[in-house]
Amino acid sequence: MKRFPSKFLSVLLGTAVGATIASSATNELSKVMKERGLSEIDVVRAAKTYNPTGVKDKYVVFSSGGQSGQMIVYGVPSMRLLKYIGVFTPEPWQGYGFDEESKKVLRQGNIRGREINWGDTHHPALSETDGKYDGKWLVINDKANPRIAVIDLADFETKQIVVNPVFKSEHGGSFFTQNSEHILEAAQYAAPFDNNYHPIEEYKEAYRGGVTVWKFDPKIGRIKPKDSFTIEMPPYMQDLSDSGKGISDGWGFTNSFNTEMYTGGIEIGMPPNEAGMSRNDTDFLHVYNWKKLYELSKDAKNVKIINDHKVIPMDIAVKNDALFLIPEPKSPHGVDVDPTGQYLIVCGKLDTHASVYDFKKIKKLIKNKEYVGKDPYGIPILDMKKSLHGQVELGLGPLHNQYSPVDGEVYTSLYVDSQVVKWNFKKLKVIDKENVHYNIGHLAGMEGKTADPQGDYIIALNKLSIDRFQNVGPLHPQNHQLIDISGKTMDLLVDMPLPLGEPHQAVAIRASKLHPHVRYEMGTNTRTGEQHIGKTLAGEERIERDGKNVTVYATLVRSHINPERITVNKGDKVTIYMTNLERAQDETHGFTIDNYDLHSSLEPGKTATLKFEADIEGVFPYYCTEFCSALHLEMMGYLLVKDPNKKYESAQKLKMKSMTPEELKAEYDKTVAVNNSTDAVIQSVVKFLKDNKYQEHKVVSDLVTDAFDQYNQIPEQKKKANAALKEGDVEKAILFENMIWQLMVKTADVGIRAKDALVRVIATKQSSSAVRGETAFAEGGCNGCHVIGKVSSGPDLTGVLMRHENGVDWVSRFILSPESMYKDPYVKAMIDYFNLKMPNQHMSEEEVDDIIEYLKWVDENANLF
Ligand code: K7E
Ligand code: CUA
Repeated sequence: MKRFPSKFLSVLLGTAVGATIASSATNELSKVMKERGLSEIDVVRAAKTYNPTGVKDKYVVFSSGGQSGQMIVYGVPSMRLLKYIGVFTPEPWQGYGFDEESKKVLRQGNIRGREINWGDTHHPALSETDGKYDGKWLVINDKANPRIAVIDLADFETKQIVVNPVFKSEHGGSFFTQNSEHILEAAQYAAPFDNNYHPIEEYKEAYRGGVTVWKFDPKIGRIKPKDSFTIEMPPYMQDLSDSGKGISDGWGFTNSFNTEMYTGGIEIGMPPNEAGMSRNDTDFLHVYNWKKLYELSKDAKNVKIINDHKVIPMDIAVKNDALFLIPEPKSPHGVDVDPTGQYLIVCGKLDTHASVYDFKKIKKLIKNKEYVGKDPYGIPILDMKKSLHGQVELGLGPLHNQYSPVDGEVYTSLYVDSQVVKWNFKKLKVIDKENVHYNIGHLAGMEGKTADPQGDYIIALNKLSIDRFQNVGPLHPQNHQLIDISGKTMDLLVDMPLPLGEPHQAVAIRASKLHPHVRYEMGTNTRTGEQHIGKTLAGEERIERDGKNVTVYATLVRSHINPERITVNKGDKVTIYMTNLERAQDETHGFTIDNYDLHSSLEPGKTATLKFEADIEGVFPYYCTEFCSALHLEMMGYLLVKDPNKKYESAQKLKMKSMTPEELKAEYDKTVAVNNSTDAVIQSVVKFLKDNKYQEHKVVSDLVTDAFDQYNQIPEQKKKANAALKEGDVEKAILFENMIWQLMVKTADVGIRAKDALVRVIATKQSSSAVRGETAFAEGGCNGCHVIGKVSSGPDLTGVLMRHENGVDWVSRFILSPESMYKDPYVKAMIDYFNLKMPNQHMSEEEVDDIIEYLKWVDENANLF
């Protein structure tokens, strides 16, 4: 046997692993490394991100979906995509924007009566309790059409969209306050608060910036617009923001650019915006006491009402010592409050420094009313030097910061240098730099901007992906790069292309903090969380007509839609309420009617509504769009739309030869016999489950519950079958017996899954060699003839090692060279009996060793097969 030349593999494989196993895996590994051109460090990095099948990630990332107006969910460290969530954009898989309930949410995002079907999502935020993520709610902003959406992490569905009533664009959102009482949203491009025309020459007088302080109810997860207000600010372009925590709780911080208040005009010969807006050396950091302003906003004399929304004018905020400005290096980008709330780091795109402000110093200046002046709008300006803890030269284009669990440590993205820099903001010292691919924007740390950062990893969210991935045309995917920060220095592990818009920012949370449910209470309107008025239980299905309005109360369950025919008149207004009666996990049914631009996704327990006018005559199949069962294709029906003003000639009935009574009886008997033998199989599985105390294992008992949900429907069908038989309608009796068989198949399907799951929990743990052996057994095709626990086209291999003297030896020899043993009397007898010869599958010695280990494991657990 070959030996792998390096020591690192034995480290990789662990010292406890036996030498044979190690060396056979080593051989395989060195072969793969050679074939794929991987270095040792590549393999280590792969091992740090690889999740074997069934293993889940430690962190879950919620990334903005950029211009897709959606959210992207993926796992860390595997970087496996888990879900897209429809937010500002219709998303057909989830029925989002196609059924009435979700349309209602999507349409909350209409602006001035206009439907908007996309969003430029930038900054997601997770709800917090005491400055730490609580895993309940997720919000995200839309820069283009100033809006914020709320997603419920109990089911990952969008529940609310609020439009900013006074801004015309925004960027500095969304930021939760430390107990999720409020969400901060700062404007971007200054514009008049009202909806009227104001000439650009009146920019300084009529255009405004600001920060909206949305009231949020963390119990129900909804923004309360009536209890929210906007702080009027000068027409500086407000930018990224952050809310204070710890000692700065109650305060908000917002960057700005264009304090020059330049308005461009290339077309009239003026220098462009980019020149005029970055003329001054400094811009202003806005510091405001949102908590105090919230209290003030409750008194009508402190607010102006614009577009039905409360606005606190600048002079009121100033008079109440609640709004201040501090100079900051020009054209800043991120402002990020540290885990304690004392320090805020501001990065300037055009400055090589990061500026660390000390909130304690800021507060002192405010307390002593120590101002260096006022801006043109009368807002007091604090001294920059006296507010600063210090500045550090980091590199070109610092943008955003993420904190580490180590006191004083922070990671900052360098846009121009394409680097991540690790530094200490207390000691003002650079520690380490890591090259990333082109033009990093945000960074996502693991809970990296909470009061409890986890370290472990950060993700570089890069703007470009030139030459990183297979070329898919001029529009390239984005590139998220995972960096290991658990060591002394950073180590870039892996790239992941993101094919859905430019995600500016992403947030990551420990997976253990998320507890989404797997089913809804029966008949839930999932967008409101309430019982749906169209909730329909089995047996309640019906079609009601009231003039031109037709209401269908429908149910879906494997594998039928009830009703299966809906006949209406052209011009009728149709409402279909659909309830998915399933209780089983992951048994979603989709529903669509051909040609009607409708679709809904019905997860177990959900009720949703489709509404349409049957405006064209014809026959329209409807069907389930999720491959939900073996009879999924049969899960269909017809919408028949007839014109009431037309006469239809009935087609000649085709004369079909019918079955004789004897033939019918024979078919009935056969069907019943099949059902009886299927039931015997089910009973044997049930006995196995009971004997092995399935109730003690939650995963298994959940599956058994699902199975009985199916099985318990059988007596009802049996009654119908017997009644039909009694009336002499054998045809119908056969169909009901067939239905019983369908229910049995579904029961057996889940029942066997339960049995497998139970075997997996109670069987002894497989050694890694046995695991490989099972794979070799399957891949070598052995299971084509040998079924464990059963005699099939070859002997059952349970106990095979004990059937022969020196069994291990005997079996090894037989696998390696079966031909040499065809004459052995035992083998000869077997060949005669099965009429088959054991073929030579050309297994390696290692594979045979592994298979032997697997067979030993089979013997240890023989009682389970
Ligand atoms: Cu957070 Cu792109 Cu909106 Cu910086 S922004 S990258
Ligand atoms: Cu239900 Cu396919």
